[in-house]
Amino acid sequence: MKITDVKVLITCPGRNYVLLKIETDQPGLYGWGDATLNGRELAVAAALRDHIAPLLIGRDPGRIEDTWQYLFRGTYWRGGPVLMTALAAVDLALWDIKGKVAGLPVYSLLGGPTRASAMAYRHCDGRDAQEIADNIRAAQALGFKAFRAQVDVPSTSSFPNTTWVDRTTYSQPFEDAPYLRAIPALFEYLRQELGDEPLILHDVHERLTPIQASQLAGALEAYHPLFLEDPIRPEHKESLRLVRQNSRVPLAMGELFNHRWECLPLITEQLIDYVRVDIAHIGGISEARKIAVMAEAYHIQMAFHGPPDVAPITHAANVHVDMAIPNFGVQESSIFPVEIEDVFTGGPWLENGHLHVSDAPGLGTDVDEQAAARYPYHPTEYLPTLRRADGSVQDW
Ligand code: GCO
Ligand code: MG
Repeated sequence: MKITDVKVLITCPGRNYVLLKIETDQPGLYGWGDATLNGRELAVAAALRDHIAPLLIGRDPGRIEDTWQYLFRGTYWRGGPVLMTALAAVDLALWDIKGKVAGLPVYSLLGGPTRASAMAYRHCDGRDAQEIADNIRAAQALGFKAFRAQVDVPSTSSFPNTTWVDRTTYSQPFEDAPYLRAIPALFEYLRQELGDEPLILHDVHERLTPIQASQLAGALEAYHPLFLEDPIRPEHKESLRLVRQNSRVPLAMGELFNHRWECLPLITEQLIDYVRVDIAHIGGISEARKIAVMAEAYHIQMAFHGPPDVAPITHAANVHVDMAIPNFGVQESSIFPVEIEDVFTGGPWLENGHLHVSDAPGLGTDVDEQAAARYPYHPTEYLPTLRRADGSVQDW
């Protein structure tokens, strides 16, 4: 069997998505991959169109690992979010094809199910603690057991001018001192209101220094969060040692990592409890599976990144891997814009707070290309910038 065509499609059904279709010489046999890198969509599209697609034509789509090694090591330039998102898209499309050839869902190719579904957490963010508690109660009524709690910190919201709507220039304020007071207060309120049972996590989004992260983790210990996500920036990972020494709060990290070697010190030193890599940015299912195997040996669980800025194809891949690995922790779930349903079919679905995928061959997802064409790319869908009160840049 041979790859005959590789198409890149860019669409914006409420969010920008870059999709990859790999076609074969078998009539009607193709695979879909997700090449979306939020805010840098066209860079990945160009990498695929101009550099990677020509290398794939004529190759055997069944040789997933060889293609992965070829694109990662064999073409010399490797790593980084752009190339690893492109590689992930190829990897997902090839697993999709392999499943279709075998007549089996991808989780079956990965060793078969170890569980019936993947426990999901829901974003229950709010303007204040009361709104978050209400959102958690509403999610509990739907069957969710796990929740992410992010709160607006009012005293930091006065700077700068946020009336611009152009996301290339739009910024939001952040100050660490009020933030460090607000999060323990939020957890105290949530435990008082909701009791001990709900699994509640918080995403720091890389905004703290190691000693501040240590303080926050220590202050949250009494409220036993499910985990504290991305407490520090990803560049100097060894700084997590400090956070670890100072608290027993479970830690999670990984959405900004691009390959397994970035995860390695955190796994072998047991500096985190959940690996949060993004299947769409880490080179796909092949790489995610290897990371899961490494983590399993150290009793570390997987909690794959699942934001609405990656396409339902990646969300399906998340759940296929979750279903197969023994060290699954929890799966981030997202609420997508409604238009998404015009373009994508067969993605994972929620039932009683758990994500399910069908047993359709491959990843089970498909794309309506005509519908996708009705939603043109939106060029200024960038993440906002965070700035401190003195105007300086802060990690978003
Ligand atoms: C998460 C993430 C997202 C990211 C987004 C960036 O844990 O879901 O932190 O909210 O901010 O994916 O593009
Ligand atoms: Mg995050």
